[in-house]
Amino acid sequence: MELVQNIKTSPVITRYPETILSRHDVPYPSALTFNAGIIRHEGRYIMLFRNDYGSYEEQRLDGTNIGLAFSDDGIKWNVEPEPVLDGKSFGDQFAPGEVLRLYDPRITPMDGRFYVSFAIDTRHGVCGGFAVTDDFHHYEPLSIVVPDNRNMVLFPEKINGNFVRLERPMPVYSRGRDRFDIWMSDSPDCVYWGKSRFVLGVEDVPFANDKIGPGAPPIKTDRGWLVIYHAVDLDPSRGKNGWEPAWKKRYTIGAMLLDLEQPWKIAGMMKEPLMVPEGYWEVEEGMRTNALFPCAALIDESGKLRIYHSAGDAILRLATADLDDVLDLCK
Ligand code: BMA
Repeated sequence: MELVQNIKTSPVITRYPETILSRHDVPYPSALTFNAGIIRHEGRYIMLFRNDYGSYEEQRLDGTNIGLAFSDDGIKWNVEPEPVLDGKSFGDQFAPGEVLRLYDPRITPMDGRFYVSFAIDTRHGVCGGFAVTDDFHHYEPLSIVVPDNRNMVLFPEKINGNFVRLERPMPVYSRGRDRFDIWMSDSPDCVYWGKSRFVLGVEDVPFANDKIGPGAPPIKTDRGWLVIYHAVDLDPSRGKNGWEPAWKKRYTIGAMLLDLEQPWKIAGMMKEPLMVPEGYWEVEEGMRTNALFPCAALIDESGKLRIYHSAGDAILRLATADLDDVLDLCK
């Protein structure tokens, strides 16, 4: 295995200095607030976040639910008084008790409704699934895939008449542990999915030697669909991190462009990472340090690209860039 060395955050990125969301902002039990889907809709920001509860100080997790928060500027958030989903059930594809938890939500507004994807741990494997909501309090489950597959993100409009998702299956039997790539499927109704295609392989990403996966729902630009994804590199010499005795992986953030009409075709990609864990909140603190995980990217009211990402699987942070600077790097 070739080690990934000497990578750093792209100079086009500016980190927002404050934490966007932490356990201290949540009015119910909370230890880790991370991996949040965020959209800007009709002048306000809406967030669904993963809330792992237990005790941060005692390094103990008791469960996971999904929280809801609103904001005028995407910086200062008001968290609703109760979580909106507890993840103990999801539709009728699994019998009661077989769904263990929902996590890592991503939001895509489309045709006046809000589609939300989740990773879903079940007694029979890890699945990805979709639900749709009109008010963020009531969710209609639409579909769950066969395991193991997750990191599903929905494009913000239908392409050639169909819903399109990026996804990350985990082909352990044929590819080996963690040789995981980005795929795509489409659907007439967000329930029945097919026409799956390979999109980007871990071998295609110079700063990954382990696995990759979709991060945020794609953003439409005149040069293609901008996809912010996560990329993982392994280094056996890495030792102790956050709560674990040893952790060999590093989660970085990459950017690529997909063709507008044939989105399974790569229209450009950064050969260098967009972001690499650096500084106290990304390297020193957290439950699992050295892990940046983006679940939301959007264009804000000033035209800037915002990437909301977790740090240390513990808190939510924000990075910004000029959209054109990122597109220029996607060669
Ligand atoms: C992935 C998922 C994410 C997590 C990330 C970094 O495999 O489990 O939920 O944020 O690892 O630990």
